[in-house]
Amino acid sequence: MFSNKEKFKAAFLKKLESMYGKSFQESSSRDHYHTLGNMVREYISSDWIATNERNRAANEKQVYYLSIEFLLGRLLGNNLLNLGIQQVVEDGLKELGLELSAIEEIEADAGLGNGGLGRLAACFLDSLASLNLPGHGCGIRYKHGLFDQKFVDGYQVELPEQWLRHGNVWEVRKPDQAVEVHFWGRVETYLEGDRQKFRHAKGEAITAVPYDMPVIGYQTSTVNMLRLWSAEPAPFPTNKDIMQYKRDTEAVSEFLYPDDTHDEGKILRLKQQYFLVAASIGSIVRSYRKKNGSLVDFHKRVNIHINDTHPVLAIPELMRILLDEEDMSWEQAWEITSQTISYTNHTTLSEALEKWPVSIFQPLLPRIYMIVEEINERYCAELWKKYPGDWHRIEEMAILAHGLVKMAHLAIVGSFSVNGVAKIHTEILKNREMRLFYEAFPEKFNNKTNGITHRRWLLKANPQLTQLIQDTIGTGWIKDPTQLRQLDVYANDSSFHEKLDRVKRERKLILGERIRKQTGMVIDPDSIFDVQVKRLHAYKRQLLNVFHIMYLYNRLKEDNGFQIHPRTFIFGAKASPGYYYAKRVIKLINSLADKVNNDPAIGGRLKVVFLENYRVSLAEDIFPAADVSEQISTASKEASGTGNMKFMMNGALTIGTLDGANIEIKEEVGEENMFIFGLTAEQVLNYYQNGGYRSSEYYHHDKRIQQILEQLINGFFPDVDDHFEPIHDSLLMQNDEYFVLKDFASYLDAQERVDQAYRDRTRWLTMSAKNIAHSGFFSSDRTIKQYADEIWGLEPSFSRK
Ligand code: T68
Repeated sequence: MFSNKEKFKAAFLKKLESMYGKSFQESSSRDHYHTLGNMVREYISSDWIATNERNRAANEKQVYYLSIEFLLGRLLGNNLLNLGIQQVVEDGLKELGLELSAIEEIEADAGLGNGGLGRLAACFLDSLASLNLPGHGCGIRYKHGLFDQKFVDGYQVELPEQWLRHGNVWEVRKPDQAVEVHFWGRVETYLEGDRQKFRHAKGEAITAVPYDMPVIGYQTSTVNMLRLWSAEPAPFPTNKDIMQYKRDTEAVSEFLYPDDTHDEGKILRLKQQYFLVAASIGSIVRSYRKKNGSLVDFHKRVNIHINDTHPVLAIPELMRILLDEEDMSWEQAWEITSQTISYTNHTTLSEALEKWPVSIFQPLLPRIYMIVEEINERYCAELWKKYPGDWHRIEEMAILAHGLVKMAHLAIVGSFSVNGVAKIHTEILKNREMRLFYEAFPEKFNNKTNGITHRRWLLKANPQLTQLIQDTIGTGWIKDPTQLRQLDVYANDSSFHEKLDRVKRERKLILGERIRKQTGMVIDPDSIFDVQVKRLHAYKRQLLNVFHIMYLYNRLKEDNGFQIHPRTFIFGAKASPGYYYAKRVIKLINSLADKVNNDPAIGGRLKVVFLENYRVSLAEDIFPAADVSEQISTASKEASGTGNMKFMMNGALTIGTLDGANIEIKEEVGEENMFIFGLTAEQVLNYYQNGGYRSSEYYHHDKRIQQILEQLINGFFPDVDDHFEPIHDSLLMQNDEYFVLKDFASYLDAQERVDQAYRDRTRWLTMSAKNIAHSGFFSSDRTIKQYADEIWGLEPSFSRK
């Protein structure tokens, strides 16, 4: 049905009729979207079945990537691209008077994630399938993904997200493969022969129903699986009020927690975590048993990867199954479990490290808690042998201490591999945050620098740049992105510059048009598009960016001779609803935008645009249009970053600190092709350890800082009363935890270099070309190959294409 446009048109019209009983004339864009989606699903169904059967039949290892978040975004465009049928569909639709891009716009983003961690999981699924690796996702089918953000008078307002309102064409509900998950109740002991046994009794059951989504590889017949679990009432008696039971049950997969750092300690969150784990492992084990009978070789054929600690209960859950259902000895069960599980850490922020009070954990998961206690006891006994008498160290390293279950400790102890997500992050884990564990188990630790799928973030998001690259160096880079290096030869080529300039300008016009439609603002495509898009967080320092803009504004107002190339500052950021400080920064950016954009004295030389509701589909229009990529976190705080890679691949130049993967971007492209500033991670960590930073000194010695901080509280921003006072106070009274004032001067200096570089078109375009040419390393294909080779021991399966 997709072999040529005539066949496609006929099939499309027929499908439309049979699905909706409407004529083409009567049909809506939504009908078109659903029709096309269903056609694609049908088209891949034989490959999907074949991949599943191959996986079932073969003896190859399978990887299950357990993640509490998958930030997929839209799927139609990406699926068409990966299937190689985009052009046929686009041409066919055109002849019917339809625009493919308009139909794609109908699809709601699957926003089942907060930020980088969830988006990384989505990029990994794309790479696994594209590399023909048998790797599958397991997650939760939240009824509401991350909240929708609106601005009312410049303040963030959150609305429930509704991605399922019109159904989801990509999922298949599989009620026959449901799994029961048990909470509460108690543990009963009984004897079987002379074996003491345990069972979880009198609990509350919830049914986990899987919704399977196909993950389609690029130009391959591999179609992997993303299995998302939905919570439903179980058909068992309950002593609760039936309506209450239904509500409590469904609440488990109702909302995604919108906090990307703070561990809130809410019981529903722990329920979600165990729900994900018990359902996923339940179904993995069931299909494994069907094929292999016993689980004695489970670890040789199955790898369970946990994305951060949120699914760490996979460890005691697998132990429970091996002990209670398979009757294995503790030693054998532990050997299998710890050889099955691998773990990725995504942060060193202490407020993000999960610690559950025993008082919450134990009643909710009594059998799991017993197993965690036993793991802890045996592990501490081992530590005692290794470090006799060193009780202080053992207390530090224990899984259970002071009434808390430390999830990261459990993850390290119960897995065979622990990885960070960028070189510097892994080093900080080894030498600081997890130093004691690294000393005890050095062989477990390794680095896997993050990556992004170049298919979504270059081919799909930026067809104009893709075409230019193809015209210049052919298509080999699509399967092997390191071949982008061939562009190096053209980095100084004036005819290439001209084309690159044209592509960037076209993308700036496209974004400009979107901004005009959304906000009514007209922006200048010849201005520098300076972009910071990411979650709003103090450590990411959107505030530093704001202060730079305030500085420019003040200078332009005061100094007639001050010259800059016009700039448009573009922001996108959601703040966690309970993160009041971050919400003040959102209001500050919007207040600044009002001020700057409406001041005739500025004459359009500065514009500030804060786009509402930053999400994957919006990001796909932002990255291609960016000139400058703001990666300005306090060094040591951003584990890796992945937006930084998307900007680079689309030819934006980075202004950034030596943090996360920025360091590796520098290694790839060279310091001369970016704008580095600020404290190093080592300096920051030394300040934290030894003190010695006094923010007030920077205030007193720098007039620019004084003026800006005063403006936060002196009525410069009208109608906000003392709303920005806490920001002011965090910098002066609370000694500026994130070194905004300390890095201010060096940031301004780097920004001046940006301005200078941009005025020299040839220089800028050379730098931009170099960034594209050296971005291949950051394809998630490279990352996933490393996971497959170095952690999972995974081989590509045979592909028919
Ligand atoms: C991010 N973490 C890191 N966490 O901040 C970023 N956390 O540096 C890194 O590039 C990315 O992970 C991928 O490795 C997150 O995005 C969360 O979203 C999160 C969500 C819930 C709880 C804790």
